Amino acid sequence: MRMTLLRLAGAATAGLVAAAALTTAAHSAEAADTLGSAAAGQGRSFGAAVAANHLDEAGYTATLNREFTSATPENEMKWDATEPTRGTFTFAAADQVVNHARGQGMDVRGHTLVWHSQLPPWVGGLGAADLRTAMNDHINRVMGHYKGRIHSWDVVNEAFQDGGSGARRSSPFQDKLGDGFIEEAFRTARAADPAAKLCYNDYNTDGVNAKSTAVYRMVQDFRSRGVPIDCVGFQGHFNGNSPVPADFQANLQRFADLGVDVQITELDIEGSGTAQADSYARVVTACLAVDRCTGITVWGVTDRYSWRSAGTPLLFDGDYRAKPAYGAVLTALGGDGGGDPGDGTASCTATYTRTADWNGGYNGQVTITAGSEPIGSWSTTVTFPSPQRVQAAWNATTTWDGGGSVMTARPSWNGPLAAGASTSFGFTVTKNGSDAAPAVGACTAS
Ligand code: G2I
Repeated sequence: MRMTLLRLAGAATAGLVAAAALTTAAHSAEAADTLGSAAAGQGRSFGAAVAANHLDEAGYTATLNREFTSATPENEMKWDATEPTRGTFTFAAADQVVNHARGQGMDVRGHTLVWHSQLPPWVGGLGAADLRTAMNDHINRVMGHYKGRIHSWDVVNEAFQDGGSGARRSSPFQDKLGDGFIEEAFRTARAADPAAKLCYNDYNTDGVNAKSTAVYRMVQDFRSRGVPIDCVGFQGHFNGNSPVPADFQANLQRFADLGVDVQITELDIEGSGTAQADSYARVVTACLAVDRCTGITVWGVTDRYSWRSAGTPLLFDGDYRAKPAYGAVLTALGGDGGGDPGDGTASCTATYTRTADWNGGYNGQVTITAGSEPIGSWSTTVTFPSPQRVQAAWNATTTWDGGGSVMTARPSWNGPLAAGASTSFGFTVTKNGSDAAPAVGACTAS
């Protein structure tokens, strides 16, 4: 880890000064400096589950837009969200995600059409004939609404039981329509949007086991009989009790050998630090080793909003700082330098400019510039001469020391930077009689 110390005097000390423009927030990353661009270099997509209600949060959206090339609505396309009452369809929240994603040039994974969970109560109350009609209507209406805009659909989700039985899971569909509901859903889906890839998606199927083998047999049967299926989604929810299996790659490969694409669809790995980073790297490496593994989606943008946020399973922390797992994924994807924290190559500089000045106070700006390697995160200190006091700070997360004179600034949303790229943060200071410039300390990159 290299440190660079820059102490610059304030650009001006009197009068109202508009500083010369500094480079700010240069996020036009070069190839392979983000998850999305690095994955694209390998012919893969890198996606995230997206929740419509966070799209108005600047850090969330900046991270999503910068890093990801695919989006999966986390809950907005589920049956309870899209058809809460029979025949009444509500697409507003899902439209938000789809429009945002496509506006950014991202692919969209549709999730999900037929699932036993998040099913509105009316579905369970239907008799068999009615249920069949309702299922097909639901597929037709939802897929019809998004026709031509969805890269891959999870047509049927989690239809198999856990454990060693290899049996189908009990659900209104299974119980009333029998095994054939899955095939029927796929046939209806193919007609509804012939351009979309049609996937079966499940969890605890990541390694070779009884459940994944049951799915494998179904896919094999579908392929042999011409039932339309294009892809299998492996959710990839891992933790200490359910680690990345040793035969993960072999399992992906046996499905790929059936002539379907495989996708990692809901990846999250509980943990932290190097252990978490290593597990993430294993998943990426396994996917890259399988030609038909076409994309990886992580199940959320930030630990803060993860469905299991206590397990901090994602690539960005609650303040959108890139975690070690981020660097490990980027490196595994062949990214440029990988921003691997602590790998000895990350560096940054911090430069200070006074951007406004008035009798009682001033505004300052610190520009952080990454060195010759991309960085995952940065921090620096700013020491204010007594008795100056900082009234407000922006574009950084700040903590205080030295009796309130030393401010440590870390990224809020603007952690990862491409090589040579910059971001800046600012603050408003009350002079309390001192017009001296603050001292900017070492910029530390990781
Ligand atoms: O459970 C993790 C995932 C397993 N595979 C299928 C995925 O669709 C599933 O995602 C999760 C979402 O991440 C959660 O956000 O599915 C859960 C529901 O089964 C989602 O949780 C629900 C809560 O249960 C609701 O109370 C809440 O209203 O999220 C809803 C929206 O925030």
